[in-house]
Amino acid sequence: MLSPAGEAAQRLALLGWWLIGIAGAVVVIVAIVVLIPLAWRRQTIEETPPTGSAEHDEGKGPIIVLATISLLILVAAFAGTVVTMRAADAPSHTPTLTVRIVGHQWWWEVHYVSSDPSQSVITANEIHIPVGQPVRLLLQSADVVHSFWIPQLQGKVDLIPGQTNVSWIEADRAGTFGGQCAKYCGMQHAQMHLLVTADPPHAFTSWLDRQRQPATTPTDSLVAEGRASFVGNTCAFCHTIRGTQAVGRVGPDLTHLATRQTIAAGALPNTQAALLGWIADAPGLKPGTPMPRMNMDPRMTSAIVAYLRTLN
Ligand code: HEC
Ligand SMILES: [Cu+2]
Repeated sequence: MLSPAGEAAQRLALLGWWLIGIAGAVVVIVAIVVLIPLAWRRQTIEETPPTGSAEHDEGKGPIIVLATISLLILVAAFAGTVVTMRAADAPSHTPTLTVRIVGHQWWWEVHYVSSDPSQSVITANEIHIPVGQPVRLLLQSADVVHSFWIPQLQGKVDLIPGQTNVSWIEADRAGTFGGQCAKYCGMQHAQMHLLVTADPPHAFTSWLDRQRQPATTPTDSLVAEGRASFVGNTCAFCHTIRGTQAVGRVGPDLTHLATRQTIAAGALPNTQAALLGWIADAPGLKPGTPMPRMNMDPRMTSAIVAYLRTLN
């Protein structure tokens, strides 16, 4: 949050620093105001025994001054917050790209919306955006309330069932920015990460073109066996691989799984070993996940993993 990489995050960080500065100054000033008279009083009490008269009026002047200063500080902080919220609310120029994000327990479904349905892309947990261009986000939930938060790019926005919240992000430099669900959404809330990768515009376009393609058809026999096992197994009820008969929508779209850095919303790296472990025992690695434990023979699992690793 303190190392912003976009316009909205910069404003939020600036506000954050101001609030920290004001709060810090208040702590120091209050400490001085409290401690100095205490020290001074102790001395005078020791010297002259208390008489108990005219004590009541003594404190009123300073109290009024302090109350006025406190009020001014609160009004200034409130005004700064309102101004920042309004400024961070909408980008300075209109976004051309819209991404729809659906929160699930415990992963993120990502749609690149296009007026031509054949050009639409569905992926999961890893969002690519072009550098220097604002991207409009439509935020929805398939189950409970989640919260979308990429600290380096934008403030938190909730994903609420039955409602579409609108936000936007923009990255002013290339790079990968981590995010995390920011509202407790059940057992695996902590394992609900996401990544936003800002690519130079031409790299973004080629990434999107790649994602639009259906999955490649295997030539290798082990891979072909893996594909047949995937499509013929329960996997196909929950996962889509475009270009095959697998059209399930319960879990992430796997059409270009091999282009992702992580699996299971950042819980594991996207490696052969992690895929083998995940497919054998997903609930063991992410307790509570709807993906069941599979009782497949190891050869079939290896063939499926070999296939999944070709999905780039
Ligand atoms: C009952 C539905 C269901 C079935 C059956 C199922 N999965 Fe899943 N799968 C899921 C869900 C839900 C997730 C998301 C888990 C998460 O990240 O929390 C997932 C995640 C995955 C992932 C990680 C994807 C990513 O991008 O993070 C892979 C790979 C995967 N499943 C492969 C398989 C394979 C192979 C099979 C068949 C052997 C299978 N799944 C069967 C529901 C299912
Ligand atoms: Cu959560």
